[in-house]
Amino acid sequence: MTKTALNDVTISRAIIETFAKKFVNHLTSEVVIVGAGPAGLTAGYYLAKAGVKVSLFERKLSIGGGMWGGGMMFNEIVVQDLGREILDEFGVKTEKYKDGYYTVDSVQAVSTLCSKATLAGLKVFNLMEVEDLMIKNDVVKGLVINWSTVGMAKLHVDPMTIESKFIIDATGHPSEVAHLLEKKSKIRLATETGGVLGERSMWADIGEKSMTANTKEIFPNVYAAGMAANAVFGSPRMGPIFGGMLISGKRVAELISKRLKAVPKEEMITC
Ligand code: 48H
Repeated sequence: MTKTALNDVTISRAIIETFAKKFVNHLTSEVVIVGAGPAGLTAGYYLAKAGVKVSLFERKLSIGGGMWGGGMMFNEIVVQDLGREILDEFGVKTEKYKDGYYTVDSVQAVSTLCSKATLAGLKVFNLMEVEDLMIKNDVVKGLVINWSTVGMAKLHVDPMTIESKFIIDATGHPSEVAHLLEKKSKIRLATETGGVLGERSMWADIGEKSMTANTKEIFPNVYAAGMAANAVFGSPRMGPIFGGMLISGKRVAELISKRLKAVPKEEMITC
């Protein structure tokens, strides 16, 4: 216990000054991830671990996306062998159900991913949503963000911008960044039609298997990962098996880390 009485305003000042410093520091990042589901968190962990300056914007108060709820609110998830290997790296306990199937307590999975990612250096900005992209001469320069509550309350409050060399659409089923590129910016994505193909009906095996190949660049410097990748490229959903999300998060981190190594740091400031 401190000897002096706590000063209420000092508490406020501590929060505001610390947050402002963190936020200003991340107005420019090497990578910005949109969405804090399992794919986004896994990508953030591996990028931060590789020494990349990476931030993540999440619309909701809670981090973890659709992983908390397991299958139909039974808070257990299933992963296959490759997914289990990634959870092993995080130190999450998996239980063998039968060959090729492991169950995991979803609360432990989410909290550990979140803990390990933030400890590795990922900066998470929750309660902020991405509502647009910053595009100049057909080059994506960053994202347009606002407090989620502004949108929820339908307040007419202008957003602000953040700059990033690479962007990851990890927004899950709605693949919001890809939709923004297609609909608002009239940009052709790297799909058969140039647009978001839309996810297909449930087929766990194909859904999981196609996710690795779908985790790729959808427009220069913009990548799709996790469920968003399957939605963009027209692959099936997979239900409450989450290995694909982890594998996709790790893969997108590896793809971008490799490219960043080829980009001198001083080329980061573009605006
Ligand atoms: C800020 C945003 C925005 C935005 C969305 O849905 P998620 O968990 O996504 P993944 O891909 O990591 O995992 C998918 C998995 O949870 C799932 O849904 C599965 C396996 N489904 C299979 C099936 O058959 O149904 O997380 C995405 C996150 C969420 O937290 C959103 O709130 C957030 O992205 N988000 N954040 N700005 N514009 N859009």
